[in-house]
Amino acid sequence: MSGGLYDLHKKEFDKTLDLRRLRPYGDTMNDGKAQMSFTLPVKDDERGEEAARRIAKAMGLTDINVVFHNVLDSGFTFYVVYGSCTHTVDYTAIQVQTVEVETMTMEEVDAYIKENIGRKVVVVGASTGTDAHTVGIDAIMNRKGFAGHYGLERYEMIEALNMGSQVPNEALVEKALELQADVLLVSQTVTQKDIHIQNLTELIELLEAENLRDRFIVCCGGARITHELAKELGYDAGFGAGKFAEDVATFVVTKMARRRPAMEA
Ligand code: B12
Repeated sequence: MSGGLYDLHKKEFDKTLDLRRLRPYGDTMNDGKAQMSFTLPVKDDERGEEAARRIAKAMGLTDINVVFHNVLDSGFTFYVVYGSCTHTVDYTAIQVQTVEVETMTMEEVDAYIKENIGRKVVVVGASTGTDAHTVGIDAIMNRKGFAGHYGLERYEMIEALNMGSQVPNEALVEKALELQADVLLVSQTVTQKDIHIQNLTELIELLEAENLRDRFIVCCGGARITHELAKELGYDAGFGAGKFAEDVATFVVTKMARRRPAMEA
């Protein structure tokens, strides 16, 4: 939408927008309106509702409205609260580490591989350790893909093996060596008690112990994985929610093309 009424509105809004004191936007600029949901381990009654209101207040909301509450199980109630957030953040001071490469389409990735690598790229992926979630790694690897984005199995120039979930790190590395893989992909969904850190760290330690870390490009992903965390843990890149096969494929093939002489030496 552009021009006319929209521009007029935008100007009116922008007059009070201060990116150094950013607050949620609901209906008018700086109103701080936010909605959140949580579960309390209490009965679904008026006392529980008041507890939810007080929790929201302690979290920095004012003008609180408990808009929904429903019993989940005996002694557990789910709440949705709405209110105005009193906190602000300085948006101008925020810096994030991201994967800095313009994502190519599947066809462009295939063409790039033909031109710059000259053979199929072999990718082995799994949801590792205790993690039983398969949907994330399937979204990236399976032929049909996810949300309209085809998975790596569909790429003409990629040989992809999805090992599924609860795959021990040792088994992933063993398979990667057997298939002479170029790339390892790891999915981690459960972050309770930092289990993802443990699983992800173990893989890097295993590769380092076997002197194999530089043999593969190693990427991880999952809803709570950031590129910054991945780099910290020794991965080449990390991909979170809203990332698809073409994002990781682009990263991997451009990195491979740059690294190629060193990898094949
Ligand atoms: C389906 C599901 C399950 C199913 C899994 C079935 C299956 N075959 O996968 C079952 C019922 C088995 C399950 C079990 C559990 N689950 Co569960 N589950 C979910 C649920 C509802 C959906 C997850 C999902 O499929 N998302 C869709 C995919 C597409 O999203 P994604 O994984 O984020 O993937 C995207 C990106 O992250 C990225 N990506 C992901 N991986 C990778 C990898 C690479 C290399 C790349 C590049 C990108 C990438 O690309 C994808 C597409 O954009 C979520 C809640 C939710 N709504 O998210 C809880 C959730 C993930 N589960 C949770 C929990 C706690 C569990 C259990 C521990 C519950 C229990 N107490 O038993 C167990 C764990 C079992 C285990 N050992 O792992 C929590 C995790 C909380 C946390 N932060 O740790 C969640 C968030 C629910 C909650 N709100 O509490 N679960």
